Amino acid sequence: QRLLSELATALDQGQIFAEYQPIADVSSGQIVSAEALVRWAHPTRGKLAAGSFVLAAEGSDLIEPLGARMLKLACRAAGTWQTRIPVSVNLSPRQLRSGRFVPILTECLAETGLPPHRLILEVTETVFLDTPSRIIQQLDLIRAMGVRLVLDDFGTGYSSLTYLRRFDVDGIKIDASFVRDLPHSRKVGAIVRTIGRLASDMNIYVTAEGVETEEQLRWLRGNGIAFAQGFLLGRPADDPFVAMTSAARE
Ligand code: G
Ligand code: G
Ligand code: MN
Ligand code: NA
Repeated sequence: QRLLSELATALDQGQIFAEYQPIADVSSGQIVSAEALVRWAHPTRGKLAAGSFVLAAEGSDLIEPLGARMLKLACRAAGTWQTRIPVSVNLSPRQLRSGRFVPILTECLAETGLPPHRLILEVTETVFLDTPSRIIQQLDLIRAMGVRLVLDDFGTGYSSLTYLRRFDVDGIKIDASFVRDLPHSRKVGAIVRTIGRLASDMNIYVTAEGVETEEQLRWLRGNGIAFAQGFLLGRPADDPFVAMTSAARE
């Protein structure tokens, strides 16, 4: 409760900002997009990462203005990048509840001038849990605008394959909990390889999250996973191009 009232103040006072983590092509090492991650410049506790307040915001109405702010910040930032890569923004299921999101998105694109194809929205599988038809309608509208959708944290949900069957997405992000066990676990190797094949058969792209080691990157390269994100490639930073590590550029 205290956190939420502080967060409301933080939004008013401009203490909320975004960092951008690069996503790279595993073969070329080129940066292909960047994910916006919310941060809070807290007056006494310093810089807070998403983990310490997003869940609370998602349990309240604050996720709407917070999500709208992030969208605006990300679209504005992406418009200044010399390399015209897309920016991806996390979308909380609750942002789709009120029906206000599509107008907010439309206005944001108009105001920042960012072309829709340079925006990617990341939704988790939980987005499909409540009130499917209304939610799906909005997601379809969003895609019809030319904004891309990717399924975040893929594989951790309740029925990942059902979601893939029922909803059109442009990509999936394999959850970091799988990547963590690569390349040592044969079981996880089989799962990740199969997700990669599935995606390629469906003509959608795959990003592996949480890539921390060279051997993980090599494994992904050898097993048909197109894109990678993680500390090895770059940490979240104000500028995703500066954040790219030399490992990724080689
Ligand atoms: O940046 P950090 O490691 O703290 O992120 C933790 C989690 O918070 C991640 O799962 C990420 O998807 C989520 N997250 C980060 N930024 C945002 C945001 O702007 N909106 C929402 N809804 N979730 C976010
Ligand atoms: O779930 P989502 O992908 O939206 O959130 C990404 C979060 O994971 C960010 O908060 C980011 O700081 C964190 N993260 C990104 N790359 C790595 C990594 O390689 N290792 C670990 N442990 N965390 C990471
Ligand atoms: Mn994400
Ligand atoms: Na994720």
